[in-house]
Amino acid sequence: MHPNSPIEFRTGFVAVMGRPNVGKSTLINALIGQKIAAVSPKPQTTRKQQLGIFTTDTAQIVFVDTPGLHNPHHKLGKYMNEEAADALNETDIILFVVDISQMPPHEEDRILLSLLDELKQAPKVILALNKIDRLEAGDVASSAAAYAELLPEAEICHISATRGRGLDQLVEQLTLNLPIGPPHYPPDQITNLYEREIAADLIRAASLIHLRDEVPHAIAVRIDEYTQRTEELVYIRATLFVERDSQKGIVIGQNGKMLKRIGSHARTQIASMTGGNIYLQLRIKVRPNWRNNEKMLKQFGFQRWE
Ligand SMILES: Nc1nc2c(ncn2[C@@H]2O[C@H](COP(=O)(O)OP(=O)(O)OP(=O)(O)O)[C@@H](O)[C@H]2O)c(=O)[nH]1
Ligand SMILES: [Mg+2]
Repeated sequence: MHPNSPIEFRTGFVAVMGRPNVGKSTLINALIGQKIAAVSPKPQTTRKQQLGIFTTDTAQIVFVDTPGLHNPHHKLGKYMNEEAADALNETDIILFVVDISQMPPHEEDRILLSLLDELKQAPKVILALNKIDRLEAGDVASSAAAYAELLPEAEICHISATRGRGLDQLVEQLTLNLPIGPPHYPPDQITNLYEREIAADLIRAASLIHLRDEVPHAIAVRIDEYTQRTEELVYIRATLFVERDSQKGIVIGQNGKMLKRIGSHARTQIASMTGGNIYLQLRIKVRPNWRNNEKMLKQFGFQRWE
């Protein structure tokens, strides 16, 4: 480009994909610089697509966070995989995130490869080797080589989403591969979800953090009221749906202790998103086997456009 010519603005979509728990949502939060996506140490935290919109003076990168690709055990899991696969349509770049600290590559890392095989024309893929902070320097090369073998033609970047390592280079790498064009969203918009939807996800993430085994995965959260009572205070009432009475007991805990713990964790997270105080009231209901029930899945918003 001629040194005096104006820099051309680049815009495009980047589908952030990979198996559960590799750090896709953590990466998007780190890039946006704000916690817009729920994160937890357990797999299958993200259940729907969510945009993370990153705008600079010269580019707008629209990240599409997706549920982790996995082998589903119920209709919700199937929905989540379809929701993830859907991000492949009309994306400019696929950012394939893997956890380099896990060796060898996981069978679920390959699900994306078979989806790519099915595409007539695959978009450009960048392979992000995340969690490099967990590796000794001497182990990086051999682990990186094992992951590079998954997709030999992909460009590679080494990152740590939690430490912020390699992120500037990643943004540069992505920007260079985006088409020239005007931004799709206003520069101050960072996501497509309403605060109340993010709040529901943060409540669910808090339950994933505090509960064990299958119980938190059986939870759906419905926000019943989300009111800005004063400039400082948001009032939230939410219902946690579980699949069995026994799960209800576990979520409530002895003398209501567990529910209090989840509520207090979620309140802090929601408060850091809104920047004000939160009054949060939680209750629990049982909806037997809702993860396999089409009607209930629809009610909870897990419905795909046909
Ligand atoms: N050490 C380390 N941990 C990380 C890094 N990135 C993410 N994590 C942790 O990995 C766990 C999973 O992160 P998420 O962002 O929820 O993963 P995800 O890929 O979005 O998972 P799903 O939504 O379930 O598909 C969390 O405990 C994160 O703190 C990293 O760079 N280094
Ligand atoms: Mg996620």
